[in-house]
Amino acid sequence: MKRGRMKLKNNSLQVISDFIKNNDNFLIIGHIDPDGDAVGSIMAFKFVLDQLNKKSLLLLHSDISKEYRLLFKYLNKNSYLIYNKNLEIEKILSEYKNVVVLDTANLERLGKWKSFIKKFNILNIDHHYDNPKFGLINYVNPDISAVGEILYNLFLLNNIKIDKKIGMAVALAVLADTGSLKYSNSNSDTFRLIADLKDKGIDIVKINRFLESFPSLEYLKLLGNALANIEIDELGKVAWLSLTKNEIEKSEINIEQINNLVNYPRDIKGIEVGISFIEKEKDFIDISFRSHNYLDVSKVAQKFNGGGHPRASGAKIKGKLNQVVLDVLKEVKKYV
Ligand SMILES: [Mn+2]
Repeated sequence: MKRGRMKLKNNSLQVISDFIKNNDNFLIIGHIDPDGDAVGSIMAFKFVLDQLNKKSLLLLHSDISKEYRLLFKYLNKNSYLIYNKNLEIEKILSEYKNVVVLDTANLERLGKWKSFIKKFNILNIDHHYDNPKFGLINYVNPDISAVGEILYNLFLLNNIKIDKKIGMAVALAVLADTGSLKYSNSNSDTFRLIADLKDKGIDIVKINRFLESFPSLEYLKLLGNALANIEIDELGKVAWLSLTKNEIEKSEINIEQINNLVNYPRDIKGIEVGISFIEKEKDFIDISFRSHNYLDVSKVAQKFNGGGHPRASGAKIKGKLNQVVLDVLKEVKKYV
């Protein structure tokens, strides 16, 4: 095992290890609209707590079991709780004292769960540089590609046996956040992590295929619709696409399945910034930003009360789609 740990703050990982050792019940949650890192991280943590015989419960924002069936088949029904206003949540959660919050830049990103979570002992593990360290214990390291990579280091430090499901969950998290090791956020440690998992028999090809495949034919047709309307700015640096609520409704696909459309405009040769504008609710636009080399899209997102990383960020804006597109492009062009 030759994984470099030079950049890690081992003290903090040690504090986290002690916190886990000294407690025996944990809620586990990731951010709303979960991506592969959020899902892989919460699942990996759950599997590890199971291995340590600690009581734990996953808190989910919605039913993501279909999209992430790769891992959900390893869970039984009572190991997770999907948010529902009719549930007696306070009562269910009263058996717990601690909550592990993963890949979550701020408490707002916990959606409806936020108000329940605030009063617990929070263990905050994240890699968003603007995370305000809202936990009782915090490990925030923006130099690490994915929360899944932080967790892997934590698991190795504690001699956790990396079995198939833990390995798959970590790989899902890291491959999702690094674009299967293609993005600039992965370093040689990230490559070694994936190599380690490959050596342990984890089917990396299968996970990549899972991340890259389309959910359905209808999805691909909707994508075709969005691609037909991509635009590029006069300098050839910014490319964007948009989808209206109407177009999404006509396609009959589940709105929660729409993600990563922003990668398509970004991947045009010569483009620095890709943007997607998705009208998820009427006059409520979900915006994603991705950049390649120099443009800090987290700063653009912050202008619109969003956030994220320098190369990947997002915001939600209320307004008419056309006007929102104009406003955002105006801001982006200040940085090009
Ligand atoms: Mn992440």
